[in-house]
Amino acid sequence: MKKILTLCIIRQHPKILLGMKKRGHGEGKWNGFGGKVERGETIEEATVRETKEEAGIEVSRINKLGILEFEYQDGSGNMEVHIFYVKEFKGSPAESEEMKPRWFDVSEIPYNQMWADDKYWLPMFLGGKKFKGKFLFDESNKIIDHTLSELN
Ligand code: 8OG
Repeated sequence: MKKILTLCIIRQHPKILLGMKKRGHGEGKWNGFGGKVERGETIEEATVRETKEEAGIEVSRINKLGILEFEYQDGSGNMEVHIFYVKEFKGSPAESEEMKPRWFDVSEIPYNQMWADDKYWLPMFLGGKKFKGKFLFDESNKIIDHTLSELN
């Protein structure tokens, strides 16, 4: 079955807040904050909870911009990730067991230390566009096929 996950990217122009993932899936990569939606929780509630757990801040007025499906060639680990844009939060970003947060200027996004798909959709996200897409990965996390389209 497909897992449902969240991803929250905070932007206070000209910077976005990313976190270095310290363990588990995506270790060593910069990413937004997020994780699995738990039973009994909405996708939005999970987005708020995960951002609090991973970066120590309370986000509000979250705005969904994208939905991406990730599939693996061997059929394992298929997921659907709901991607949110956030402008406002309370508190100051702090390192957690899972993530080390850092602000990046939008002109200096570290794509070579991020998931391979991010360079495709993050520019759309930063342009305030809504999008959906699907990425197929091989076992070494290389993209072998993808679709991506802007939504109105
Ligand atoms: O709970 P866990 O740490 O496994 O959550 C994984 C997080 O990583 C979740 O926020 C979704 C996110 N994520 C993937 N794949 C990709 C990807 O290809 N690109 C980006 N930017 N985030 C991803 O699981």
